[in-house]
Amino acid sequence: MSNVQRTYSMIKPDAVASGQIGEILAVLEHNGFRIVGMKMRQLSVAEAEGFYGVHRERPFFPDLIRFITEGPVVTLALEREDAVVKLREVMGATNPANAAEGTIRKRFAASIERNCIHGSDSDENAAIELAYFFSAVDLAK
Ligand code: 3AN
Repeated sequence: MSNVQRTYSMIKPDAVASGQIGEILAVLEHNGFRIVGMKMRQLSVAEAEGFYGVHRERPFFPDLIRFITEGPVVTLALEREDAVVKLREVMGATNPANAAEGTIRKRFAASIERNCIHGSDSDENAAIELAYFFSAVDLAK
């Protein structure tokens, strides 16, 4: 049975600043993701804290908020078969040092903190994160 679904992704400020938006979008499209929503925006601290709320108690939280607000990000709504799991595969491990060859983080990320791309980690979080950044009217049919 087909499981076409949508997930949330975000090209982080490190990759935007280093001119890698196009290459990362190309990898996503080559891997069968359809871009159904896309917007570049500068997150406020409040927006970033809301988005990363689950990490509030983690020691790296202040650095994470500083990083994700240091410059613009590209918010993405992506669609394909098994989108949540497939995006995590294409992204690679959180720490690029552990990411498999050919993954986006292996190719474009510098460190566990500056790791170039976000992808929702579950179906439930994909729905929450898509709704956080996109209205239904902004998304392609
Ligand atoms: P992922 O982005 O692979 O889902 P999460 O959800 O565990 O990873 O972490 C969210 C973000 O927090 C990561 N993308 C990374 O930027 C940052 N992060 C996670 N773990 C660490 C860590 N140990 N040190 C610094 N930053 C971290």
